[in-house]
Amino acid sequence: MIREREWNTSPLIITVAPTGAEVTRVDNPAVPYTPAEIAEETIAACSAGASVVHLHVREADGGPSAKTELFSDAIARIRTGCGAITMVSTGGAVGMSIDQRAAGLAGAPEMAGIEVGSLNYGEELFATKPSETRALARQASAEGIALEIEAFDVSHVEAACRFRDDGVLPNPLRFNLVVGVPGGLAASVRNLIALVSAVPTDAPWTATAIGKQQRRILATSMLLGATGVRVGFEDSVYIGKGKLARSNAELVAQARDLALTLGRTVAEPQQARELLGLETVPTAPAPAGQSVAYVLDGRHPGDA
Ligand code: KMH
Ligand code: ZN
Repeated sequence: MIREREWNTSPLIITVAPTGAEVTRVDNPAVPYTPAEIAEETIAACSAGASVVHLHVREADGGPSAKTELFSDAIARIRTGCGAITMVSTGGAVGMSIDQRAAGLAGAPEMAGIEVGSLNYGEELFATKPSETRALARQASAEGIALEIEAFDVSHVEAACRFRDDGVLPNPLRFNLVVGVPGGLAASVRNLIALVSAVPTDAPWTATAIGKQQRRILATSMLLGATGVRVGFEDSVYIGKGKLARSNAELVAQARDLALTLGRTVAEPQQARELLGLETVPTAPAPAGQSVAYVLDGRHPGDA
């Protein structure tokens, strides 16, 4: 939801999506493939201001992979080098089965992305049935993994709210609002506002934009009160018009500089955990008579 009366003064969470499933070294020779390369890129991105990493893994030839051991390896390496929140994709790549898409859930991440609907993805159908969302959500919950909803359409934001009301998705809902996928919503301010307007007031939201409007959409999101923005080779291999980025860290540094220019600060990983409601265990006992529900649903005492 857009907070009309105040700027968001919280630190901005920058998520890095270092490799994705579609771009290759033909697009940009710096795209990381191996767990060691993915971890190295993530750790450098973390030094540049990222506090969350959205992970896909690759086969040695760069093709998208569904191997749990590659997720585990990347996550273990990332944890030795930085405090970033590790989030696995369960979107995987177009054409993967739902079991393949679930591979990262067994890799001990802190978070997972989850799809709650379908869309065309270029020339392909990127399909997620309600039964598949339920199965992924059940599995994530059994592993104690927090979720981020990957919303490519207003109908996905609405579906997530219905899943929450039905007890399929836990509170707090956290959204990644994605524009610019060919087949999804175009990367326009109008579409961004339509998505943000559908997000419940208390839900954190991140913006992801694909294509040449990326920076304008991310800047608009920062001003609209986004909890976070996402950058990385998964979303763009360019640092500017026709200019390839040398690394994910360079893309993160650009987002960080934009945030600072617009008057936002940038979250450290621990601040990001708090903003995303990831700390579900109270650090001190609740005062007598006060429910700890605020901790479980990500709100804080005093919130309206
Ligand atoms: N590779 C896309 C088909 C996600 O990570 O959840 C799906 C995707 C979204 O990247
Ligand atoms: Zn992804």
